[in-house]
Formats: sequence, structure tokens, C-alpha cells
Amino acid sequence: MSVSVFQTKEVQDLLKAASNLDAGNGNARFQQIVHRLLGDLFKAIDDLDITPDEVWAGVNYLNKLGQDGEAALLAAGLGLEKYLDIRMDAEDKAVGLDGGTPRTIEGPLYVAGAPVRDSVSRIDVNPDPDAGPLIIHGTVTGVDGKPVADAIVECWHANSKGFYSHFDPTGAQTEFNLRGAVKTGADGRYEFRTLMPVGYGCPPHGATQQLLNVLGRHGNRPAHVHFFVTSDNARKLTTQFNIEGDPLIWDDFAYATREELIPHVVEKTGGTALGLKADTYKDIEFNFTLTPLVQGKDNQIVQRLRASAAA
Ligand code: MBD
Ligand code: FE
Repeated sequence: MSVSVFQTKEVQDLLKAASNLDAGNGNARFQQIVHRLLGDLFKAIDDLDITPDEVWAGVNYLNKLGQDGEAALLAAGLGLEKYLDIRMDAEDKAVGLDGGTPRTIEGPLYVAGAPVRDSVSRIDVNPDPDAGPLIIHGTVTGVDGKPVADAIVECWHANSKGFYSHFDPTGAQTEFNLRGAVKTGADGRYEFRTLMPVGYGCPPHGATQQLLNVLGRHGNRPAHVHFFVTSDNARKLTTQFNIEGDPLIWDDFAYATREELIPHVVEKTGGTALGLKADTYKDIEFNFTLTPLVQGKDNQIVQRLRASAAA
């Protein structure tokens, strides 16, 4: 039977007590957020007549999500991470900041600590017979078009199975395989010599895929390469590009695709002379345009728990 109790004094008092709102101790910001989120949940239970069975299924799902270590993966799959990008885009627009390379989500698979090389880094350490050679290169500039020296370009991507080193369930990759960092010189140029990635799929028996299955959604991403680009006098850029032609480009379970982030893939020869594993290789030019600090501050630095390792 559908009842409506949310607006009663008893429930409103319960919400205030549970979040310890206006108590004078505890963290006021945290109390405000918990009060609101808990209230939104209580209201949804009322409005949608969510049953006790459904509530307990949800509570136990949270346990499974934590056991699987997939909360950040689910955040990407439910569009929460994309939503934060939409908000940062709107903030940039509101202060008239444009002309930079578009941001897109970081995702949960970055590992801090990759060795930094000057201008060029070869990052395919482990053999991967199913992946062909790929060179990714370009220039880091400011919105004025001038090259940025001493920028750090970090890159990470999956292997031919869609697995990332450090998170690879097969154990086939050593630390920092397909992960690297390059420092630009005066010309602003960077280059990664690597292998062509394949799109990621959520762990098939994990909590994220379990939820997506009930929604009737898949948990796959098109092939893509992640970047952080940092420099002393510009805002940190978090972005990715997709590999042109991947059938999932406009069907990414994490909603990271953007029109400006699909560079052309060009086939070239001469790889042997460059030390690549085949003479014919794929080449992607991708240039980064960094945006200036906002009132002297980098408002694009996002604090979140990240894996790290020693190189
Ligand atoms: C990925 O490789 C990724 O980039 C995101 C956003 C989520 C899961 C895996
Ligand atoms: Fe990824």
C-alpha cells in the first residue's frame, strides 16, 4: 500500500537526528550533505513505494560493490563521473574559459609513479603478440598557440585484451606496462611509442556488471588512451582519445566520448628504424591545448584515491 510519511515531523526529526544537523559538533558540510542525500533517499522510498525487500537488496549490493572494489567503476558507469565533467565544463563557460582541449573522465585505472622521460618514451614493456605498434605524438601548447616547455604528459591505456597493468587479472603485465610520462622540451613536443589498445570491459562477475545487466546495459568502452597533462602555469588537463573506427565510440558505458577526442589513425612505414616491433605501424597525432589558471589557481585538480607504484 502506498503511504506518504516523508513530510511528517517524525521523519523530518529523524533525518535531522541521523545527520546530526545543527548540532554544533561534527563536520557541518558533511552533516549538510548526509542530511540531503539521506532525505532524497527517504523521499524516493516514499514516492516510488520502494519495498523493504528492495531496500535490503540495495544495502547488500553496497557490500558486494565494496568487496569487489568497484565503487569508482560504478561511478563511471552510472554517469556520475561524466556529470562532474559537465559541471566543470559549465563552470569554465561561466568564467569565459575556452579554447582548451576538452576534458573527459579520468576513470579508475590510473597508477601514479610512472618513470618520466624527456620528450619520447617507449611504454610497451611486455610482449603482446595481438597488438600492433602505435605511435602517439603531438605538441603541448597554451591557448596562445605557443609550445609549453617542461609540461608533463602522462599516458595510460589497455593491452590487446582490454586489461590495464596493475589491474590485470591475468597477471600478464609488469608494473607500468603501457603507462608512461614524458617531459616536453622547448618545442612542446611529446611522443609515446606503444601498442594499439583494445576496449575495456567490466569484470563479468563484478558488482558493476551485475547492476548494468539488470538495467539491460553493456559494460564496455571503445579502445581509448588516457592522459594527464600538467604544467606550472596552466591547469591540469585530464582527457582521453578514442581509437577512430571502434564500433563502441558512441556507445561507451562510461560516456567519455567527445567529438574533438577522436583523432585520425594513419598507417605509416619505417617502424623498424624506430625500434618498433613491425615496420608498418599506426600513427596518431594528438595535440594538447592547456588553459590558464583561474585567478592564479588550478581549479581542475581533483583529489581522489589513486593507485601508485614504484617504477
Ligand atoms: C576504463 O579503462 C576506464 O577508462 C573507465 C572510465 C572505466 C573503466 C575502465
Ligand atoms: Fe580506460
